[in-house]
Amino acid sequence: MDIQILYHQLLNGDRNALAKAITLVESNKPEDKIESKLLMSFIQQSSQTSFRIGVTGTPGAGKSTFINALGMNFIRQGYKVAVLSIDPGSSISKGSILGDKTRMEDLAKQKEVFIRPTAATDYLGGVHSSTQKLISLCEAAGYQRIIIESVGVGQSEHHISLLSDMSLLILAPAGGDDLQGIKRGVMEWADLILINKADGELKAKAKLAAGYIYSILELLPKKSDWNVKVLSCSSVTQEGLREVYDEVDQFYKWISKKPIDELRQAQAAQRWQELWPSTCAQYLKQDPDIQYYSKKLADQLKNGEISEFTADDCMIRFIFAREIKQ
Ligand SMILES: Nc1nc2c(ncn2[C@@H]2O[C@H](COP(=O)(O)OP(=O)(O)OP(=O)(O)O)[C@@H](O)[C@H]2O)c(=O)[nH]1
Ligand SMILES: [Mg+2]
Repeated sequence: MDIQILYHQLLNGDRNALAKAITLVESNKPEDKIESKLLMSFIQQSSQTSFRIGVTGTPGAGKSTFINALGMNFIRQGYKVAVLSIDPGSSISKGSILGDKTRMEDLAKQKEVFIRPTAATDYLGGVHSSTQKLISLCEAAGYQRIIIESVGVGQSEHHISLLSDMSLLILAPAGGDDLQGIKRGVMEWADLILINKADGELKAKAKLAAGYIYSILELLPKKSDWNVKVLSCSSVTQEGLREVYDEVDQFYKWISKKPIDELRQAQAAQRWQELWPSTCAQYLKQDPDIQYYSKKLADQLKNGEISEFTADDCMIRFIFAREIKQ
């Protein structure tokens, strides 16, 4: 593959080139890794940037349905929109792709929209390392609004907030009191909280839930001078969405006055600090000598010749002795 050609096609906004580039960057094949590194080095020279919105929340809260509506609003404003949805499972299930395509039906029909589900195989670190690259690729291809969807499982809210300019938390008042279980930590990073499905029977419950969530929010320390709001809306009937769009626009205006490079550099530093151990582990696991030695230690463990503690010790000494020799 000629990476320089691929890069230029990308800069011209060629969707096939973007899809090809993403496949390359997500590939685990050693030969693809070299090409992917080269491509990313070109991409780093591109000065295109975007407004990145992270959307997370409980499973089935209506994230994809909401993104469909928000994305269409961006399209009406004249922007090119990319949606990256992260599947926290070990692989992309057919169900979730089909689900996303049907939930984002209007968006999927637009030629100014690029939708890509992506598997977060190595969840620890995997999310931000590959997603950050995909964001950069979409930016190079001229997408000005990038929406990242991830199901809220444990740390993913935090991960998404390290990739986004604006973090949205979407909750649904489904079972009544399930919002009581929402942890404070989940809310600490959010820039806007939406109680979705505020329609039909759930409308009154949604309003109550919004009040409840807001009362918790008030107790939390503010992370900046941005005023985090809790809004209720329906992504299906569109009720309340105008206020949500206005809030997103306000946030964009607010963050545009900030030194965005500094924010992104701080995010990069935090991501890197969390990531480097897993990057090193990946590198070590692929080394044939280390693979061989770890198999030997595992056999010794199986035979009761050594303890796990000793195995760790041997492994660490083996790695460092080897690296020093090189
Ligand atoms: N009544 C109502 N239903 C909604 C609303 N938004 C989404 N739904 C429904 O809720 C279900 C889940 O919607 P999705 O948009 O797939 O939710 P999600 O959070 O993306 O789901 P996962 O990605 O699977 O976690 C679907 O049946 C939607 O039609 C809403 O505002 N009102
Ligand atoms: Mg979804």
